[in-house]
Amino acid sequence: MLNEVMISRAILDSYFKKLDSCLELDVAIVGGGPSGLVAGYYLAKAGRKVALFERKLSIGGGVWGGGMMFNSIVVQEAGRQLLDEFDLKGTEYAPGYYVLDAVDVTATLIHKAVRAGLQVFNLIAMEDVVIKNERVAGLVINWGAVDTLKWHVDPITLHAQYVIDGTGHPANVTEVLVRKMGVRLNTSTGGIVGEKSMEAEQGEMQTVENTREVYPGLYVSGMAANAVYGGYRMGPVFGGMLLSGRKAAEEILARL
Ligand code: 48H
Repeated sequence: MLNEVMISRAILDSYFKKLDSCLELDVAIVGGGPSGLVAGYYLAKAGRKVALFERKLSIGGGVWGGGMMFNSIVVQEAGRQLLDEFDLKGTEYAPGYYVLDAVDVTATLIHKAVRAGLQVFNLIAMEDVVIKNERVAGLVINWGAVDTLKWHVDPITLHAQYVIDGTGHPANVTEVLVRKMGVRLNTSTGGIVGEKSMEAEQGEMQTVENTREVYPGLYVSGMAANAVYGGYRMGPVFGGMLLSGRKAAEEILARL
């Protein structure tokens, strides 16, 4: 006979153990888009204690929707190594343009990252950061629903040696740091520069170039990197997002 309370206990026990084990991390990733997932995959594969926090129910960010809800994406030649790493099969539509099923890509990135050891917390939002000695030292988190509804519920806190802002266009972690702490970033303006209009070739290169430590303890990846440093947008081509996630992971691994 199935005992309903046993089912509840199994869920609560395992969830709280997982959450408790993630209160002190090597790396906390905010945002479950492609750059965050790829960063999480490489960090976990290297044996680091890493967790990803995503405000929404679903992980995958902007990949699911392809281009304008036509759920295919393109990865260019530069991103092909990453397709091989994740065993993703694209069709070469034209020389150097690989077209892939957005659902397959999203599911595969999630699967490989989780199996590598990435702890994923969906439905949890970053609402603030922890600052210690003028360095980002962790996250202040709350339920995604509480964050969205703007209810007055105090958050909880976790520590991390490094945080990755993988929140896409809004560069949410970096924005909080600038707005609340008045910090000067290592950007041309000292603050968030803001992304530029569409130029796919440059946007893709800039996403990778702009992936770096923006403030002690805080890295930016993916679209957030271009938002912070003023790079172009690139539309539904994803090689840069994948390469950016790998670069963020490699740079952090070299310093941990
Ligand atoms: C928790 C949060 C919070 C928060 C936001 O946008 P994403 O897919 O991220 P990237 O940068 O890896 O990929 C960008 C790509 O999807 C894209 O938008 C492209 C290529 N655009 C080009 C163009 O021209 O438009 O995912 C970010 C994730 C989302 O799932 C958010 O819900 C989540 O971050 N997020 N999670 N706490 N405070 N803010």
